[in-house]
Amino acid sequence: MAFYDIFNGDADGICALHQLRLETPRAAQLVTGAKRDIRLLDRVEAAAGDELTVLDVSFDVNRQGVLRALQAGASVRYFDHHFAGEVPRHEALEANIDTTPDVCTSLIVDRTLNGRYRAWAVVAAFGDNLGASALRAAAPLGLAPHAAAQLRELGECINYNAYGDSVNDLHYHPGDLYRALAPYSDPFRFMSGEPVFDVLKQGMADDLYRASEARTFAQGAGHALIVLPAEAWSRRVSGILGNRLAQQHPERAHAVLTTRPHGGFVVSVRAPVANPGGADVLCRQFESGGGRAGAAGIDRLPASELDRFTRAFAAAYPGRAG
Ligand SMILES: [Mn+2]
Repeated sequence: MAFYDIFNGDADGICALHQLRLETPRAAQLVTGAKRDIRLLDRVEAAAGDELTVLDVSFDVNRQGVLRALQAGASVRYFDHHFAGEVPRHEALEANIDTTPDVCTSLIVDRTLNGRYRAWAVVAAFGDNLGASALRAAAPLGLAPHAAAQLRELGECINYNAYGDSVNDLHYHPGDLYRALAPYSDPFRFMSGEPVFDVLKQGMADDLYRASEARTFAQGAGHALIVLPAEAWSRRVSGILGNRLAQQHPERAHAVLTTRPHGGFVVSVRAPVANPGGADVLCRQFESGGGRAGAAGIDRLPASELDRFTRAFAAAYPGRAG
């Protein structure tokens, strides 16, 4: 009989597992990856009697893997907040899925544990960019403002660590990052007791600095388009850069284009914070484009399509000056 702990490599996935294992310590095989590695059940060959804990990856994406494990006689405990589709009923499947927009997986786990490791759920909610939920969850802890700010920074740093094309781009393999914080029930002790937090904080600052020197073109009243080179730091920072720019220039739409190693770009578009909309419509004009109205992307934009994208982006967000 084997235990598997299967979790998204971002702050939400790591903190969800951390809470569960503080409550019920267990030596399990860790199955995780970069933030975009969500098809994690495919990596598990479960046998009868095995117990799988699955955290912060879409049930819809992993449905076949779950069914395979159940058919093999394993049991599955699932916590998540992403789109799930239809969840089957099975006596060996415990599904704790809540897709409410202001909830993350670590907050669902926190509910199950009656808030026993609340500070870690707060870290996760900040990491998942759910600031209001994080502060609400933090209220009973009575934290001083600077302490809440520290939990926010920790969440952002752990989340930042998960961005990359693969685990090779990351500062820490998420499994190692989890093992580093596993001994700590108190996130403040973790921050002062381990070098990890400072390494990530410095790494994020370095990456953002490099990005600030990257080429910006097609800048207008309503939009800015930034191209990052085909480097690991670009792939780590592209998501955070988009968020930062959106906060700094709420009236502007932003497109961050990360050059792919073999040509073309990964495109991430954020609509203006002050007037969110249209990002999905823009990106769907291109093959492999999709997303939501406020934030959308194109997985593979060929270099030959860069001009067309630049024109479509500028036309979609001309800004007030027109
Ligand atoms: Mn999450």
